[in-house]
Parts: sequence; structure tokens; C-alpha cells
Amino acid sequence: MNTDTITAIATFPGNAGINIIRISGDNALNIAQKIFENKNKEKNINLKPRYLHYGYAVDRDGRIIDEVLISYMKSPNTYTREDIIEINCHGGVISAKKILEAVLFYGCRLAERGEFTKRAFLNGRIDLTQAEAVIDIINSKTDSSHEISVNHLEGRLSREINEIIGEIMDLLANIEVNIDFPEYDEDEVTIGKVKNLSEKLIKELDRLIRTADTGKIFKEGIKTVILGKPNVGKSSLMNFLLDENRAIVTEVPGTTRDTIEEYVNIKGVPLRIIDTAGIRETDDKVEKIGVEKALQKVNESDLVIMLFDSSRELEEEDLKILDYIKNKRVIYIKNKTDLENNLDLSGLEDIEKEAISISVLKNQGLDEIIDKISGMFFDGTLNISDELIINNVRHKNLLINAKNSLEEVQKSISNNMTIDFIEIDLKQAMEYLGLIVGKSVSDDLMDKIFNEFCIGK
Ligand SMILES: Nc1nc2c(ncn2[C@@H]2O[C@H](COP(=O)(O)OP(=O)(O)OP(=O)(O)O)[C@@H](O)[C@H]2O)c(=O)[nH]1
Ligand SMILES: [Mg+2]
Repeated sequence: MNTDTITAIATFPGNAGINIIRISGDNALNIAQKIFENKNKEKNINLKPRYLHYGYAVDRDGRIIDEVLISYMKSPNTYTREDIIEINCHGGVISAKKILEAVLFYGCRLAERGEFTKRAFLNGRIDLTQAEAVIDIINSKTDSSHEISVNHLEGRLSREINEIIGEIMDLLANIEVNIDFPEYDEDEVTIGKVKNLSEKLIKELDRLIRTADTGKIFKEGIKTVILGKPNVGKSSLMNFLLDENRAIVTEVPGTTRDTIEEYVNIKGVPLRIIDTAGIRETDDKVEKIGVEKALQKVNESDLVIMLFDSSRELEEEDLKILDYIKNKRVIYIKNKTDLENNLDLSGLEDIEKEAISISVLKNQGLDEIIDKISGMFFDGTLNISDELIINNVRHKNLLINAKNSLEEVQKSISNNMTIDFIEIDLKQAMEYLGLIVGKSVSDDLMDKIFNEFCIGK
């Protein structure tokens, strides 16, 4: 493992109020003392841990780079468990970059992506699920996915997994005793225990696996595609839901060419709303691609909002769209009710009954859409913070593998296989679970996980 001292700009360098340069490792304090001067322009200041010290950062020629606040956090009670220095300087690109250069000059190297968190993991402060939760917190786009990741950061998933591992380990110990000293126990008794425990654990794993689908929704938002023929008001509705003029709206049919995706939280429901090109037969090359993309988005969607234009008659295009989405969860909308009605949905009674009449232009009926969406997904009951939710594909796959191994155990029991045969699958299940929390993780896997981080974390 690398124990050299690393540094990075931890904030997003730009026109912000402050930037933070972070240093971690044995040499951190030493470097800080070289680049920091107090307000009396004295160097080699004794930096008391966990205090903010006011002064200046200076370059190697002694020129002041910026006014700074510097803090020293002493190993081992730090994020990485190493000595950490954090330098707060003014925002903008130049100060932070110059301080970084000075820090590098005094003997450390630029951190790789996620390297601070990787050290926290390697030094045993957090386990792998917690490290992954840090990535997810940074990447969260919805309140709910943020909340789930914070739960993981607290180590709730690890605790549950470690408990399951503990139970399997006890059982394995029992089996070992049984194999080594058969006179102490009887095979049948042990096999009975294996059977009961594997049944119980399969149920527990099943519960965790089931949450993974909900987890996916919360991480990405409910994929909601706004669909309809050209000019029905799709982009207008998108803009209303986002409460901003995100998509171009004009009276020209075929205005939207590409799909536009945005996150929005509507009454606590995290939505990923996708505005699409109006669906129609077209020879226009660009529009054609847009239509294909729209249909593809429908396939991947959790919810479709299908718009009719109530001022126009039902057309072939509407029917084609209806046919395309017949297996999807759909909210039907009749837009432009401020205009004279020319839409006749007879023959489509179910849709007629369900459809919500709105006018985006006159801001009428729109609350009903919002109520419908939140009602559909929550029924006011889903409470995420009480439930441990798996929001990571890697975890989900390992849980499934562990469950499969336990099912093998059960099969072997019904086929009267010997206990050492059963032991193999039990061990395998334990290994899969161990991988979730990061026991025996390979370097490759670690690189893959930490590469998803940003620099400075
Ligand atoms: N009268 C009336 N006009 C509306 C209403 N909603 C949207 N429009 C108008 O209808 C036209 C088309 O609106 P858009 O939101 O661009 O429609 P679209 O479905 O995104 O169209 P494409 O991107 O071309 O497929 C614009 O001129 C809007 O101002 C409404 O409720 N009533
Ligand atoms: Mg549009």
C-alpha cells in the first residue's frame, strides 16, 4: 500500500467563495509548516490540532499566494486515519492551483481519484459499502437517493451483512467439529441446523435483493417519458414540471429533436423526466433519429405521460403511440382544453375515463397530474429512511450469488449429500457476502470502485 503523502483540491475550482486543498499522509504537517505563515509573517508555526489558524499561504520564493485558514487533524482520528491538513483559500482557479503547486513542491504527490477514501478503507476506518456510499452521496441527484446512501454510510448494510456472515461462520464451526469429532454431534442434527439457517438466510437475502429495484428507482429517479405526436405541448408540460424554461417551445411541429432529461422532485417523488421528439412518420433525418430515440426511452421507462391535443382530432399517430405503449404504466392527458374541443375518444372509453384534462397555457388541471404521479408511486406509505435499501448493482449481484449458493445447500440436503459437500456451498455464500463489505477484495475491484470518485475525495 502507498503511504506517501497525497494532495488534491477537494472543492470544485471555479467562482465559488472558497476552495479547499487537502493533504493526507506523514508529511502533511511538515508541508503545511513550510507553506503557511501566520499573520505576523512567521513560518514553522505550531499548528494545534483541530483549530483553524489564520494566515497566508506562500510559494517557494516566499511570495504570498493568498489569505488562508488552515487546519491540522492529527492521525488516527481523521478521514483517512492519517495526518490531514486542509487549507481554505479564496475561490477561483488561481489561488488553489498555486497553493497546490507549492504543496507538491514540498514533497507529496497528486492524489488519484478517490484516494483519500481508499485510504480510509485500507486503514480500516470504513468498509467497502461505506466507501461506495460516499461515491453515491456525491453523485446523488435526488433527495431520496441521498438519504439511502447516508444510511449506508452509517454502516447499516455492513452490519446486516456481517451478522449474516457471523451466523454462517458459527454454523461452519459447528460442521468442522462434526467432521473432526463425529462422536460429539450427529450429522443429522447438524444438517437440521444447516437447513433451518439456510432457509432463514435465503429469506433475509431475498428481502435485501427485493429492495434493490426500489433502490434503483431512488438513485435514478422514476424514468418518466413525456410522449405524444408533434405539437401537443410536451415540452410545455416538461417546462411546467421543472418550473423553468428548459425545453424550447414553439408553434412549429417537430420543435424538439433530441430527448431532454432532467431530475425533479415532485412532492417527494424523484422523477427523471424525459421530453421527447413528437412521434410521426418523417423523412427528416434528424427528426427520424429523435423519434427512434423517443421510442427507445419508452422501452426503458417506468412511467409514460401520453399527451393528446384536445383541439385536434384523433389521428393515426395517436393510435400508433397508444399501441406502442399498451404494456406500459401510462398517465393520459388531454392538453389545450382552453381551445375548442375536437378530440373524440369514443372507442377508447377507458382512456377517456382516465384522461386528465389540462391546459398548460392557462395553467389548468396541472395539480391533478402531480397528485396522480405521487399517488401512483407512494400511496403515502413508502418510508425509505426506515428501510435498508440496496442501491448498488454490485451489492445486488453478490446478494443474488450468495442466495444461489444457499439454495445449492438446500438442494444438497434434499439429495442427502454429505456434510463436507454442503460445507463448500456454505463457504461460497459467505465469500460472496464478504465481498460486499470488502473482506478479501481484489486490487482490480478496488481500483474500479475508487475510480468512480472525483479527485480530492
Ligand atoms: N392553446 C394552447 N396552446 C398550448 C398549450 N400547451 C402548449 N401550447 C402551445 O402549443 C405549441 C407546441 O407546444 P410544445 O410544448 O412545443 O409542443 P411539443 O409537443 O413539445 O411539440 P414538438 O416538440 O414539436 O413535438 C406551442 O405554441 C405552445 O405554446 C395549451 O394548453 N393551450
Ligand atoms: Mg417539444
